[in-house]
Amino acid sequence: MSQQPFPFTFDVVAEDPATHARAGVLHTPHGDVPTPIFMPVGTKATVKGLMPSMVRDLGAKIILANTYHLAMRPGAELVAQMGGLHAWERWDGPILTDSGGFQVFSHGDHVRLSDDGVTFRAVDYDGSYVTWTPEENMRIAELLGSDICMQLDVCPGYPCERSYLERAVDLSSAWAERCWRAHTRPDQALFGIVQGGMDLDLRLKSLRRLEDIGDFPGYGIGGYSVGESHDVMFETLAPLAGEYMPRDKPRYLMGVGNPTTLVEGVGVGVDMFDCVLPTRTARTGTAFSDEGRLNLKNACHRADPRPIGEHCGCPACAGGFSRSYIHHLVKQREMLGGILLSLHNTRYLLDLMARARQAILDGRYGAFMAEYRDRLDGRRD
Ligand code: PRF
Ligand code: ZN
Repeated sequence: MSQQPFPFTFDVVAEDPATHARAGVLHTPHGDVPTPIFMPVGTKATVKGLMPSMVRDLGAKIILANTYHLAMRPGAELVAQMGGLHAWERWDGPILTDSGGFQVFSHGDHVRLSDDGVTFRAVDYDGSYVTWTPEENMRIAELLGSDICMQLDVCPGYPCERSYLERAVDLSSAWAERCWRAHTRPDQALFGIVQGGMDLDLRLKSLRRLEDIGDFPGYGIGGYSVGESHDVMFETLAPLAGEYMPRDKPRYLMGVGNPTTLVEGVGVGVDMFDCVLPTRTARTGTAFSDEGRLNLKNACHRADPRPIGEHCGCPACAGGFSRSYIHHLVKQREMLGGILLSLHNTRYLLDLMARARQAILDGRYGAFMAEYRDRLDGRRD
């Protein structure tokens, strides 16, 4: 019996009068996602160090997993056999799987591109050669059973030669079409990905080709945060998202997670973000705060009784754990240090996007953005 396709609609519920920020709701089979949203990353089907119930209690509405890593270990067939990603990892909310395009291209010298697909040496696993076609990538995504899957794409670094950038756009467009044709799961949305580096014309060409292929329910914006400066990124991201991408589809800026870029990204019209940054920086002893990053290894925290964030509602801060105690845990490499900081950092970004959404609903996003910019006062975020 054929299943009715799930309507992956996106409702824009408010638009800020002074910026391109908007608040929306994305409907998925495992629940509604309010936007703008930060999506915690669970690359290997776990947000590192955190139980799914903790991730949910932090306020996360959707999480990521990675097709490349799960295809390598334990294999998509096994995940399907165990009931699919949601049942297996015990997360009953929406899941987005990235295609692995980005992970593949981080293999540097070990990547061979052809029109048909990409071959790479899985140096981070057993060193075997793996070939992926768009069709195979869709087969894996369907076996995993995420709510949203991403097309297979080519993500160039920065700086990048013009000829390679053009090839990346051509291949990404061709693969988008093949993913579109190969994708069959009616309860899973396939998003296209806009590439084109720091060249607006190429970005617009990439976007137009996606729009010609079909009615994608959403668009990834790939190929940013690959080594360029903040200003270089926004030179093309701002017009792309704010003026050219369709209004009625979610715009997902892939792999970007530092707080300032999130706030500025929302201002130019981005709806969704993901990044390993909150949990990765946590494991190095670093916490996000409105005053910039705090390095808990620093001796100045040794006898500081305050929580990391005075107004933070995360289990670390609201639970009464002091900077002094977390300093001790981090210095002694105790697991709980990384866990408490992962809770705090993830909560910080979820909360930041909830604050942004409220500011949009109140029609004061411009002021929110200005305040957030000022608070850092030159410190790193
Ligand atoms: N493509 C895919 N995943 C990604 C990226 C991309 O360009 C990026 C770039 N920042 C992060 N994750 N498929
Ligand atoms: Zn906290």
